[in-house]
Amino acid sequence: MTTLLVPALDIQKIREEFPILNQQVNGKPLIYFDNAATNQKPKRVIDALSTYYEKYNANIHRGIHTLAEKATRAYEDTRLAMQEFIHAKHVEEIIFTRGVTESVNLVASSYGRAFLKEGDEIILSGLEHHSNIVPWQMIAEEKKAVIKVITITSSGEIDIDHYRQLLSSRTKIVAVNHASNSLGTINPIKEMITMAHEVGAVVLIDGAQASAHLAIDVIDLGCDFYCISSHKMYGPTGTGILYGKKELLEKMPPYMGGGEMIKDVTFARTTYNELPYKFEAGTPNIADVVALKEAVGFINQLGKENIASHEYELLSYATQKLASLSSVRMIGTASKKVSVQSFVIEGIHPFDIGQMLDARGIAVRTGHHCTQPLMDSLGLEGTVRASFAVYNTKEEIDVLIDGLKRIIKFLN
Ligand code: 7TS
Repeated sequence: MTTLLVPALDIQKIREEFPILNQQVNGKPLIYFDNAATNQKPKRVIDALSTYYEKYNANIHRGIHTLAEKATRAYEDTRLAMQEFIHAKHVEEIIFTRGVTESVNLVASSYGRAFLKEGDEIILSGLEHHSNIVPWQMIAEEKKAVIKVITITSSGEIDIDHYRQLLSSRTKIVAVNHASNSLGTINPIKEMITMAHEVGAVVLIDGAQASAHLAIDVIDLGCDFYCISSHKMYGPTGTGILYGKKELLEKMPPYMGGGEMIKDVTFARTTYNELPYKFEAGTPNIADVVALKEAVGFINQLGKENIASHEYELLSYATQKLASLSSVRMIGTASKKVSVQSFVIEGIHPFDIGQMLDARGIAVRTGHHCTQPLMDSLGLEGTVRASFAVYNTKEEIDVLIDGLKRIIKFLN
């Protein structure tokens, strides 16, 4: 990481853009370390939501009146912003969904139903979130396809040799995350995509934990599908995208039927709309899509490299401080990570740690983080997870460490 080449961000100034951070929780200043679950929203995103409802709320695409045209333009401007954000070749390769969960379901359901056959194989990794497991199980059951799982090393990395062994002419789909929500591991997806393409499989990347932290270039990666949730990149909840290669999306049947996704409807026969509208049935989440453009603007203004550099410093600092606490065991020690650190403390349940930290105004996540198979493979019920965003500081990490020291002392 080129930490020395990028200018330092003014974190205090950035914090002022996040009204929610300026509050006390349980009588203590809020320290928000649950960013992998959802990160907070800058004022420009919040303002975009209220401006939309105050000034130009209207249903999109079909209206010819001024407000409808304005709303349509704003909605489509976000599509252009997301195209640029992930460097997609065509704007119609960007489909708005509710987020990663819906994006994976769309591909599993539409692509899977059309192209999977009995005995075909789907490869997932042992690091996956439930939303990149269950939709595949559902379609695999329906089509009598088989799921194969790549094993994870003790540091929380994908075992690439095992992946190589699993790949064969039977492999039709590979679905892996760009970065793990539980351990922070950044996966070697470019290499994995190339390997999958060599056996003729298509690849879906779950980018939930990457979009706010890592540069994404779908042309360079060569992935067939890439999924993003807006709420994990400083945008509103309830929206996100599915990127898909145009030639694949064109071959895929619609996911949901309804208004907007059609060209002509008769009771005898319906023809479908062109991309991307074929996959956007019904009135979409217009306001949140419109505000997502501001989240992209926020990230672009700071620069992903600068964000990553600050978060890398926070992660290194937290890792070093946590490792110095004798009863803390770090979970997830991959060489390349986004700003997520999971840990357990011998003899104390993660939930108890979470509750005691909350009493000090510190928000962390505890439990299996929707990665139960991963926790099982690590022999854990769950972890405590601290995840950092651009507005977090080393001083906040000091408060966390102090809190943990007191908890350990109190319980021993
Ligand atoms: N994939 C990964 C890697 C995730 O981290 C999450 C959400 C999802 C998929 C699902 O995204 P959604 O926006 O559709 O819900 N992860 C978490 C988490 O770690 N804690 O709460 C939600």
